[in-house]
Amino acid sequence: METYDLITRNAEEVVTDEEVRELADEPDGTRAYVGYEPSGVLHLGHLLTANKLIDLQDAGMEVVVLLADVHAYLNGKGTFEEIRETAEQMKAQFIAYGLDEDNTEFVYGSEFQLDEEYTLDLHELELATTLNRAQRAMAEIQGGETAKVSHVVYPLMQTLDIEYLDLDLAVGGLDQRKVHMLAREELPELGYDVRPALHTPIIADLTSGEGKMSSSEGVTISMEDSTEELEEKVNSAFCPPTRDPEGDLENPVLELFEYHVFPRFDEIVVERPEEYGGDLTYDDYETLAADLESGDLHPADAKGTLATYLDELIAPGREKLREIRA
Ligand code: IYR
Repeated sequence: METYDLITRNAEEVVTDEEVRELADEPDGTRAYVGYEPSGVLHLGHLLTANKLIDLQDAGMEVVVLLADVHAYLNGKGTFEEIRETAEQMKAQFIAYGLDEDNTEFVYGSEFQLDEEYTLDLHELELATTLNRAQRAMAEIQGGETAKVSHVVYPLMQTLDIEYLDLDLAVGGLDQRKVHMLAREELPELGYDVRPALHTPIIADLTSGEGKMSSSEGVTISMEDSTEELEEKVNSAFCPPTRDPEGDLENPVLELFEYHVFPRFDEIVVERPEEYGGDLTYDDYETLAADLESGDLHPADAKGTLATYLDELIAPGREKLREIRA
């Protein structure tokens, strides 16, 4: 696959395409990052951006994972001590999942975000940004009436992270888009360069096919799920025989094949008894989706196969969690 295609595959958007093409021309030595508010157990939302980081490593980029402990603190996720403990577990799960340990820099936010220079830049950004602008940037991450002062500081710090971690590309789910747009506007105010951003899609809820799948809303799959729990969740997933259900709905089973399974496996085998036509082998998502639509692949077989491959992906992280907790 061409470097540009590998960098951008399965991305919902890149800002801007021209800037990302430039990176793709000479990826060696360029640095890309995702920041995560630490949480003890990874779920599919984390793994979707992790898949992109693996693509970027394969494309020759250096990858930085920001364990955003200060951000989690600002977002009310607990004491620093609690947050750091979950951050260590998170790191172990990412490595078990397949991030290259020797080629991934894990950085705690608190390692640099409390330095004097960073703090002074932060205050300069606070002065340059209206409350309204910062709040709008945060709407997808922490909205509503309960917004605290910390929630408007949060996106300004995320903006500075891009400069202070010396990055060439900011990666995140589509929910990070407004913060990255703010960063593109504000970094030049401080005399820093604008950096491109790449956003992964938000996957639909497993059971309904609508909205956003995350640990807080709806059903997701996590590193904690046993094989049986995982099978149960996948078997009760919404899976109409089309990739484009009516209205705003998505087909979450197909989405999981597209964004989680095909990027990590060269070949997918659907095991079927001879009397039902025998095994089916797929090396790309499109063919599998077309077979589901035509009826050549039954939703029940698709689900069984999906559960098997997802289980293989989360098994090492599940084992790691067991060790940590033992
Ligand atoms: N806002 C992210 C966490 C985060 C991301 C980046 I990229 C940072 O530089 C800092 C924090 C979230 O919603 O999880």
